[in-house]
Amino acid sequence: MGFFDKIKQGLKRTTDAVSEQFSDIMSTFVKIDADSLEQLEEALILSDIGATVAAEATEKVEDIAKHQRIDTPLALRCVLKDVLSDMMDHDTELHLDTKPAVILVIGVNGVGKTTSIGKIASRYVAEGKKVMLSAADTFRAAAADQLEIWAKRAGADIVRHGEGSDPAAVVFDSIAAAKARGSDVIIIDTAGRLHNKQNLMNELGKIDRIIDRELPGAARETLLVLDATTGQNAVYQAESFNKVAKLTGIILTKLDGTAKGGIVVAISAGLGVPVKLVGVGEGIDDLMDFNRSEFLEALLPPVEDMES
Ligand SMILES: Nc1nc2c(ncn2[C@@H]2O[C@H](COP(=O)(O)OP(=O)(O)OP(=O)(O)O)[C@@H](O)[C@H]2O)c(=O)[nH]1
Ligand SMILES: [Mg+2]
Repeated sequence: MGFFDKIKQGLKRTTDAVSEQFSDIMSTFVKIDADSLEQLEEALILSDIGATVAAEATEKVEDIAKHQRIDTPLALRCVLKDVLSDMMDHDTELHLDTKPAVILVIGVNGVGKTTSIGKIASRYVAEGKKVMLSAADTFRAAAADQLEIWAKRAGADIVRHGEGSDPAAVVFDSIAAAKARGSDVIIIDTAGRLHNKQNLMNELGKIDRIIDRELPGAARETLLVLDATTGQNAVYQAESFNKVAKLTGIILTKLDGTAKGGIVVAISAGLGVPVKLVGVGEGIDDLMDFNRSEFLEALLPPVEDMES
């Protein structure tokens, strides 16, 4: 299954909800005017795209209408897709050009950090890369066990210490092991943390400094994992983490289990941090590179419903 089919399936609940929000405007639309713009903005807000992004997108549609005829639902859909796509225009590649490169995975409890790491590891191993997992979530003994299960499944190496040990020390040892074994990428799992718990945020700073010292110049991705089912709360988490960590991207998980998939737009357009990967299930293959065009194609009401 390609990205489009999978994302379409994963987004089923979201698209049903979004289609419902758009059904009025799409069934009655004939021209851009105050009423239709208001309807459009409301549909966007109700689709979890966020008030700010909804207002900005509506304004852009209005501007475009000044020099381009938008007089069918299909034309409106097309313009809206272009507008949202422009607003989400970020580099969504993972940049891992050094050997080893480092992916640091952070986020609050239970969002899908460890699962996503397992999926990423599996993908790189399938590409022939040597992957080193670093069990820097030392908060619970079960955390390292869970990561070890994923390491086995994916065919990756793992470095772990005992419960309660220093996460930075685990990272230090993983880097040494990765150098010794010639790993291509080190993926660091961390304990779930709230951005307002200062000691846990300091711990991330310490991990950062170890990487800087032991692997100066290494390609780094700091990925924040967000749970799409939490809707607008995910946007707040992204804002808070972005203030304290140098985020390079977002992994948005559990898109398959939510009607709130519109928050992808709120995050990518509103925050300036690209969504790079999306989780669409619990299986090892249920992680996809984010493709904004295909995502929007799946998100917006289907074209088939408009041509009649
Ligand atoms: N449906 C669905 N479930 C997911 C997805 N990603 C993760 N999960 C599930 O979410 C739950 C939590 O996942 P974990 O990977 O343990 O989350 P975590 O962030 O590592 O949690 P902590 O280490 O406790 O902070 C598990 O039951 C996963 O199977 C996804 O994309 N879709
Ligand atoms: Mg975990």
